[in-house]
Amino acid sequence: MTVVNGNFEVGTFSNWRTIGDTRIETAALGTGTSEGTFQALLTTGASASGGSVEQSDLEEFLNFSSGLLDNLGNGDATEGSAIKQTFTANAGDVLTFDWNFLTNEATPSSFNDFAFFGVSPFALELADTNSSGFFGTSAVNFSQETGFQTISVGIAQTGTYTLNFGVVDVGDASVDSALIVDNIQVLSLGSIASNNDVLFGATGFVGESPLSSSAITNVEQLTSSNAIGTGRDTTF
Ligand SMILES: [Ca+2]
Ligand SMILES: [Ca+2]
Ligand SMILES: [Ca+2]
Repeated sequence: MTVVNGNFEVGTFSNWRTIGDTRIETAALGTGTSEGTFQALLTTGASASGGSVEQSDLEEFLNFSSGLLDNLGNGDATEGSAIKQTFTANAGDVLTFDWNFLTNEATPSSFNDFAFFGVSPFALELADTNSSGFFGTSAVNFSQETGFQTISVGIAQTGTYTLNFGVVDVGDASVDSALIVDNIQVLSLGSIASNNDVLFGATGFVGESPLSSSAITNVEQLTSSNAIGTGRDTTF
């Protein structure tokens, strides 16, 4: 099954599982939307929708190994929120989605809150307070945003995967951050296009997205030399 309700236009988290403070928002949030009327907002705070949960609960929900969120290189993850959905994909499919990271932390800050996505059991950072391109936001309850970005992930192996998105506080549990996600699609292209940002293979990915500006980068970009069928698709 492909990703269902990946654009949240149902107006609910139908087909998704959630933990923490997760809400469906409209343009009334103040950021605009990247697709349609509705988008998902995950925060490291609390609202009427729920409160952030501690790191260990997040990692259990996401089927991450204990401590994985600390190992993404930003320090001690403390609490946050996440959503997930299981889907099947064929080799050559491309996962794409839009995202926007919002924060009240200084940019940069040693309290380096970050947003991530994962294909369990692997995770990849999307942005943190050290990322470039922040600007003042009119989003309710937040001070800065990265603006909407789009990432595409080439899937090298046919399989059933759990896709997840999350955002965490680092260093302490205060001064909150958030992640907007929308327009999540799995495109059946038959062969991975050459312009993907990330390749997901048997050994997965861990580290930071090429769109993130911090020093730790363990991810190879997909190029013609490591595209599927050249023997490199499962070895990076
Ligand atoms: Ca939408
Ligand atoms: Ca918090
Ligand atoms: Ca924080």
